[in-house]
Amino acid sequence: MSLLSKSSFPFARQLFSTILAQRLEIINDHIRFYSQCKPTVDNTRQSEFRFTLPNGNLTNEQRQSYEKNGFLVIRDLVKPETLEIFRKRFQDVCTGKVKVLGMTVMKDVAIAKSEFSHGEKAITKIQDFTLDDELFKYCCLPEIVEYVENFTGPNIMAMHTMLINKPPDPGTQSSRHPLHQDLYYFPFRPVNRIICAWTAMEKVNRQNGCLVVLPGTHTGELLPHGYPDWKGGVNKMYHGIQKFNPSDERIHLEMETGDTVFFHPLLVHGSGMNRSSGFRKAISCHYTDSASEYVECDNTVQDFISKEITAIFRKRTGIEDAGFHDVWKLKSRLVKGERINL
Ligand SMILES: O=C(O)CCC(=O)C(=O)O
Repeated sequence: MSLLSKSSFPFARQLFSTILAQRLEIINDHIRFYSQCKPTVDNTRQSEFRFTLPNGNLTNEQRQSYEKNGFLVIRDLVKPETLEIFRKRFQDVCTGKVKVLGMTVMKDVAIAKSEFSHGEKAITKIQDFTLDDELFKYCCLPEIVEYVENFTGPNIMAMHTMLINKPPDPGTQSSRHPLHQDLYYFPFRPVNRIICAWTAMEKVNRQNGCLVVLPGTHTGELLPHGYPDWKGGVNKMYHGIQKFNPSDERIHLEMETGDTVFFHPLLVHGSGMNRSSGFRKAISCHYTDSASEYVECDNTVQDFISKEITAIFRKRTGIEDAGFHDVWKLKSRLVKGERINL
């Protein structure tokens, strides 16, 4: 038996259509609610990953760790045999067997005139080796580039290169590298598309002056830098942050041969004195997205360093009207993808 009599049928129909209308309204509300919420959910995801790209090579934990700390250490990334190629090439540069166009060879302020002043022992750092096909192999190592893409995107330029040969400290403490932010030296942006890969060429620890980093400082501003007031002297262009909080957490990155740290250009870092009797070697490259743009540094916190570097470049090349951007245009080199700008 039906519960509805004939007389109640129109009422039932009306009730049914009212319920249906209410249901439809609820469904509509849900659709409206979810379509309003969706961008919010996506934005949250994006802001969670401000400093890395979803290129799939990093795990979520690795991305979260870099986002929080501004650096990521990958153990055992480069094989010792590969690093031997660069060690050998460095020796050839030091002995003068190989001359590389555009390369800067630096001597420690204190050892230039000392017992170490010959060959490999006199040289603390070579910079700008992008035009040397042998050393440039470091910038192109697939195991490194695979990580770099997570920060730069697919079009990758090598901008700045170094092989650092930190000498045993001659008692002046000049083997220290003051705390600084690498962005201070760079006239290109956006900042979050720049990444440094720094590979230990041998065991590095507190004894021989490993890197020291201040985690989380990559979320801050570019700070004023200048030459530190050190009694034993400071190496050319080793500017440091003038004011920082001495109670900020510091992490000493002790690493084995081949371990590689990727770090953000605003991360405050430096390295300690080399108290060992050996030379501590590391090789590094700063990469950026080739779609980045050059920016003006005059009258900014980068004013002093940009003028100092430009003056050195003009003197070396004889190009009297060269600007700061020209320094970078000359030494940068495409690693992968397309050269869009720069
Ligand atoms: O390897 C080091 O000692 C520090 C290198 C460094 O931070 C730099 O040259 O900017």
